[in-house]
Amino acid sequence: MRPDSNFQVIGERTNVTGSPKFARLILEGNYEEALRVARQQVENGANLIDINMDEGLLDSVAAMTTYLNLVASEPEISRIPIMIDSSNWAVLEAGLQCLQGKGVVNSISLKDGEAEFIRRARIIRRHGAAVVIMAFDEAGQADTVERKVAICRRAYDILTQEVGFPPEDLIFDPNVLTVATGIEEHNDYALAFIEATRRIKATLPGARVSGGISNISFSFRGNNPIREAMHAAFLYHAIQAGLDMGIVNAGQLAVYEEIPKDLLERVEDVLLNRRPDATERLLSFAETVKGGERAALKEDAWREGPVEDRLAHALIKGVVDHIDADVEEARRKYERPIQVIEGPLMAGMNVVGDLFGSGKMFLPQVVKSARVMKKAVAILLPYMEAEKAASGSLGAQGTIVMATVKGDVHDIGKNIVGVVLSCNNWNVIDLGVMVPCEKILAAAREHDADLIGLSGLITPSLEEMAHVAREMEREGFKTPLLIGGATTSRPHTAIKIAPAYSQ
Ligand code: B12
Repeated sequence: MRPDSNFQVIGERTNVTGSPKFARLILEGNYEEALRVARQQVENGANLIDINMDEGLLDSVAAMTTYLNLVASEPEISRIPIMIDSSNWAVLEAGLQCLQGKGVVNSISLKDGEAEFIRRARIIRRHGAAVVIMAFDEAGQADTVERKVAICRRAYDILTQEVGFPPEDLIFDPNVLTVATGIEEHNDYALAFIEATRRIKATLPGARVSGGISNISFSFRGNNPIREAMHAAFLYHAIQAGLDMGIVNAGQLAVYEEIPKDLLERVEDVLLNRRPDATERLLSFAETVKGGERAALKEDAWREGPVEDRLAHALIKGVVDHIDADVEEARRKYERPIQVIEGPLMAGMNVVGDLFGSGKMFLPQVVKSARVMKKAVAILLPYMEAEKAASGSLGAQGTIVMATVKGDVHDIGKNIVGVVLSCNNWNVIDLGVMVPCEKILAAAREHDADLIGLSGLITPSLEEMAHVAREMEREGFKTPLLIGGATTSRPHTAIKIAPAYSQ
């Protein structure tokens, strides 16, 4: 995990206990389709995938082994870490033997006593995997803040002092338990998880906290609009308290900010145990949204606003369905196609950026937003080309080699700059993303570039850009260097990059 990662999404669909579809595929032996489920989780932005084969009718050891071996041969899936999930130690041990690279074992606990806990932990450590520790001990599952924190501390001390685990390989799961069950003692469950998370992060240095998020809303099984709102609101509060990762359906996260206010109030009344009749009120509200009818109504409501609002909504929610029509409408409304990008589309992406930055949107959602943005720009591209042709271009202004620097995957801004430049008669050589310095400089030489343009959006890219500048100096380049991207700034460029390159 990088320090700049706000929250890691653990895809939950490859779990026979949580996904009837996945269970059916595995029971039928249809591993081909079952792999597609994992691929979808990755495409939807999961940072890890949780794989669980705990099903009574299944030879779980064999199923875990077969599936993990197949996953290992799929680069699209195995590029992210695997979390092997089982309550059966034999399955975890079989899984450990198949893991490629660093994986995570989910989970061990003090349930069977300290000796067994240490034995299992040592085996996991020998395989170099990280481990999830459930807040469970010889007396059972912890449901109060005090017990959750006490068990996690005890496990932390044993694992770091006796087993030799580095704390950053320890992931505590303080048990997400179901709220709104109608049982009064359950009313504090969400708050207890959030508070335990806060204390674990404050007192067990280096350790991570995770949880199975959909447990919180089991009371509303069958009512997805309510469940999704509960997940988004619960995550929002838990992440504020320090939650590092969670098992969720990567493709189906609601955006906190987009939860209708009346629903959010009732959901938070339940989660934060703000009033005694909170469950009753959410239940009666749930009746009105049953079967997603209310969601369908709402879904249409956003179509009635002005085109700028519709584009923003499509970007925030990652909806591509109407993007062709809306971009076309905007294109007709604005004088030039580029103004649609610079105006409403950029405004929408800025909202996405703010929500992401403040922990109200998560990576899978931003991935979807990025797809919508790219689609919108692609629709406008032919019009910009036509505009250029109509202006009777007078030959190329020059050649620019552009790249997003090594270590950075953001390319929306670079692509837009490329489009604008090519519309202004520049010959643009776009090298793509994560481009190492040597490749940029080789391309600049090969194409006799008049300009080199570097894009970067994450903080480490600033240093990489300075590195490119130093290399240009060292190799005697004379080509002007352009720096751009959200984390760059005039002062940084002036102080850290410009002095490295004397041109
Ligand atoms: C979309 C997005 C993503 C998408 C990228 C998809 C894609 N294909 O590009 C995905 C989901 C993949 C992503 C991943 C990550 N992201 Co991100 N992402 C964003 C987001 C929300 C929007 C960026 C964007 O496209 N903006 C719209 C474009 C048009 O704007 P722009 O890039 O700034 O470009 C304009 C100008 O800067 C300029 N420009 C750009 N390049 C160039 C080049 C030249 C030469 C010139 C002249 C001008 C120029 O022109 C453009 C037009 O005006 C930003 C938030 C933000 N506020 O920027 C975070 C943000 C950049 N991401 C962030 C982070 C942390 C990440 C991750 C590390 C998250 C994670 N937990 O894994 C990963 C990074 C992975 C990696 N190694 O790169 C942070 C960076 C924080 C930091 N300081 O390091 C940001 C700022 C969000 C935040 N507030 O936390 N992200």
